[in-house]
Amino acid sequence: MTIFTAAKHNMSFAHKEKPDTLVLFDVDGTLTPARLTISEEMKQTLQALRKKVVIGFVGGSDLAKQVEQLGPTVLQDFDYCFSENGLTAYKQGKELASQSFIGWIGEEKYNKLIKFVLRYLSELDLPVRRGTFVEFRNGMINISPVGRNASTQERNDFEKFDLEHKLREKFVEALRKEFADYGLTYSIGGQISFDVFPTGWDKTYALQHVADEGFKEIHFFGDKSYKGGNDYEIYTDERTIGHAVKEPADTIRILKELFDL
Ligand code: M1P
Repeated sequence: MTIFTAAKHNMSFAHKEKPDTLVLFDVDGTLTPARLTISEEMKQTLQALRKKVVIGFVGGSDLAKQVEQLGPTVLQDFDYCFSENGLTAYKQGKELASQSFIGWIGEEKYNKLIKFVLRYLSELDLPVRRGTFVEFRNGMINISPVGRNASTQERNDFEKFDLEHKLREKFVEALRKEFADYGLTYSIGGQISFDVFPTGWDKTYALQHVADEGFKEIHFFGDKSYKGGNDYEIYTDERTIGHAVKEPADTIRILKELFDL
């Protein structure tokens, strides 16, 4: 760490008890129940924690979804906000530079990929279809056979249907085979969809934003820390101290123990 980065770091978070400790959280299942909003108890725990250490979230979804789940003041409530695995990133409310999926893949390859996806989607046997089957995001695309406009009930129904018919697993297999040379990773992190992004742009992508910030300890809390889950790479990364949780209550318990809240 250079003197310059140390000074930058100290200036940013010098008011905290431990300015060189960063605690990062997954959102769904870790800070909030899956797809629901943050509880008052979690908010208070995070406020107490933030006085001591630097805090941030690393979500797979886009910022709009995190605003719904964590509240409209999310950019002020966390020191770092990493949406789409850090492809959209904010430090102290200010946006940081990032790359885009389309810039990386290019229009020609993207077109081939989407033509295949749309063909495949049209041939699936499904009891219910809604709208927005491909969501184009900054750092990834999200593909949903039932569509992102599905209601909560329709989401739950699709999840059950998919458990039985393995639609998403088969779809991912077909994409892996067809686009073997594309360097893409497929991640089934939620209920109705899967994410597609360049290999390496998993949640560890967010760590490059804090690489020169002089942190001595980076903790990560996530509920999908098992192999194949979308927290696995950052949870097992040697730059982080991983904490596997099953639900937000676990997160609160571990935070209270670790940081004496
Ligand atoms: O955060 C986990 C996933 O949440 C959503 O998944 P779904 O809509 O399928 O429940 C999506 O935002 C997805 O991108 C994200 O990985």
